[in-house]
Amino acid sequence: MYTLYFAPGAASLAVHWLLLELGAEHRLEKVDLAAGQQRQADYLKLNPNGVVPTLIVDGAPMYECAALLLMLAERHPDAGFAPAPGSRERQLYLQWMLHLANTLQPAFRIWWYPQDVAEGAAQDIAKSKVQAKIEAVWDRLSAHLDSSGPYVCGDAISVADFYATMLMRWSRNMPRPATEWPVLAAFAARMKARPSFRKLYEIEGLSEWA
Ligand SMILES: N[C@@H](CCC(=O)N[C@@H](CS)C(=O)NCC(=O)O)C(=O)O
Repeated sequence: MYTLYFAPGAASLAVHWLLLELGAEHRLEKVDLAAGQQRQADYLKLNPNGVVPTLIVDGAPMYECAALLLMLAERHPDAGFAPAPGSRERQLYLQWMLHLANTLQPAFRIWWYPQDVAEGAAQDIAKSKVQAKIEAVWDRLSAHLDSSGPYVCGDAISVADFYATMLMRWSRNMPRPATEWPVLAAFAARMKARPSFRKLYEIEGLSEWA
């Protein structure tokens, strides 16, 4: 039994989606980000970074969305969401999981929270810089899926696809959403057609980018 501390649509979404896909028994604890619940002492004991997601695994809290996805894929090998070690697919899996986690997600963090890195008018400059970085990832991901898809690791779906879809969703109100890249739009449509996506939306109460 897992417990997921989440906020609708936030970096917890891919973890929640994966728990649903895996049919893994879990309990949800909603964190009210607007009210600052993530910075309260009892939550900081679970996640000292003051962010969601946090997942309680065998009684112990664990954080970082990408790490949680990798860990869940390992704990539920029958689902086949992580390519076999040593395979070419595994190389792609590691490359893209790390690229999404190290390059794309931090850029989004600055897009949503420019006050983390800049003040006043400099926040707009920071946002335009990371917008370019985000769009460059869409260029790369689109070219990769076009040549080596339909999924990030080729023929079989992996947790990298759930992660990429969550991040694409975050661009929906940006000047150039990921779905402006036709290959990415087709990929998103494929991922959103999964019954688990509808269930996820119902539970989290989401409607945008349905
Ligand atoms: N690197 C972290 C980032 C998580 C993160 O930035 N979460 C955001 C929501 S998408 C959050 O909790 N924001 C609240 C805040 O910063 O106060 C992860 O991947 O888990």
